[in-house]
Amino acid sequence: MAQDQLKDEGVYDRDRLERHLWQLQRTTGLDRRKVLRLFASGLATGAAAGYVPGLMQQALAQSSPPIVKPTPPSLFYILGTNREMRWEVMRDQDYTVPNELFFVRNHTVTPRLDATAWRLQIYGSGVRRPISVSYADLLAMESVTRTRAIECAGNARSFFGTQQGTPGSGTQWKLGAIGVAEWEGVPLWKVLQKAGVKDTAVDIMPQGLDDPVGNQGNVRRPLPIEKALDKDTLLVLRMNGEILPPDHGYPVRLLVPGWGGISSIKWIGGIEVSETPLFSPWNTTQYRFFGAEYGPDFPPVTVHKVKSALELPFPATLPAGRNLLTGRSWSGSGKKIRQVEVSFDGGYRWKRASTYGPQHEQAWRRWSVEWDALPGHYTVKVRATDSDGLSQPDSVTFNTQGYSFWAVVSHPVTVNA
Ligand SMILES: Nc1nc2c(c(=O)[nH]1)N[C@H]1C(S)=C(S)[C@@H](COP(=O)(O)O)O[C@H]1N2
Ligand SMILES: [Mo]
Repeated sequence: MAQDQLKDEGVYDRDRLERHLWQLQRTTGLDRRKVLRLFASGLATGAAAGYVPGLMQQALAQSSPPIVKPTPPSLFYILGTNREMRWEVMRDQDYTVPNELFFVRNHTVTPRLDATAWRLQIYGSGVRRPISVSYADLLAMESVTRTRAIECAGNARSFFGTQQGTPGSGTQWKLGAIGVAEWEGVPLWKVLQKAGVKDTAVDIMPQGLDDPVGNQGNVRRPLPIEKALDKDTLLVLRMNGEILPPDHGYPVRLLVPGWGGISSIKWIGGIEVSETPLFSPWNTTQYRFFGAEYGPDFPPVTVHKVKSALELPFPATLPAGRNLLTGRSWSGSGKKIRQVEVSFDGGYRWKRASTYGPQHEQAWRRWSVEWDALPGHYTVKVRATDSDGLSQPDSVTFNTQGYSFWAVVSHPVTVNA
């Protein structure tokens, strides 16, 4: 009986298993019996890497659009293989971004993977014994939940061009390449420990199972061992209470809080642990600050600075009279937000916004501010200060790839009579 086999594999929390199977049914469209059989057969055969049970394969191969979930232009900006969240949709939402509304950043296309055949290989000079971890292995381990942001390092890149006159190369995001979710998973350090991670390890290289990017190979981005062993760095299995959706890394992704989104590798399949520094295109020719004003070693993109967004269309139109503007501010380095100010006159006078609701670390803080508006054209500006005292500046130093635009954004607003 499949459930007994699952138990033998160490999955003994019945409720959690039930919930999981039910959601697998919804994800795959298969009936319960088939899901159970496939799930169990994959586990029972200890499926070798690459082995995909036939039925599941059929179910998953039916169609492979670049992005699986619906992303209508009313909810997202369509930017090539990526989808940017429209900030106005957050006005009616709670603290977290629902999975349906979460931005998608894909280097290629969302792969359809089968959790029963999935393996995470951990290997390299930095571990005493290479191990192969299954989905059931992770399910059987104690999980934790963390409410954290994932934000693309290129978020707000378009403002290098529109506000500073020097466009950076890459996807021209406004402020919607960020989302906050409740991530549930197993701390990475616990899994690395099983492989006997050495004191002499310096870097890890997590790799994605999505298609290779041109001739650069699979998406992979080195991470210093200290950040890899941070208690909040997780191997994520669930997002906002649901099984991780295909577009966000199913079956397993990394969560690296506070760092550029590239570090949070989706569809993770391997982790090299090394006693010598590791390199890939994602920490050499990309995700570094290139530009005349940076030193000769062009620092790598790591921790996010402080940013803010209004929950309004870009540009926005409002009625004259009293408006309650809402928005959110966040910081990777300062972790929390201390203060938010808003200016309606181009940055001459600033009014304190009222913050409200929860403040998770390395996620965002919600705020609102009243504006008694006369008809006309405005640029509304928001400036946040984080718990380290770091405030959003009026402009930031240019880098050719347009990372980390954290200056105050001028939000165009027309107030109608
Ligand atoms: N395997 C893999 N992991 C990946 C990516 C990718 O294309 N492939 N994109 C990265 C980038 S650049 C970002 S910003 C985040 C986006 O996560 P999301 O699509 O779940 O919002 O995933 C990161 N992890
Ligand atoms: Mo990104």
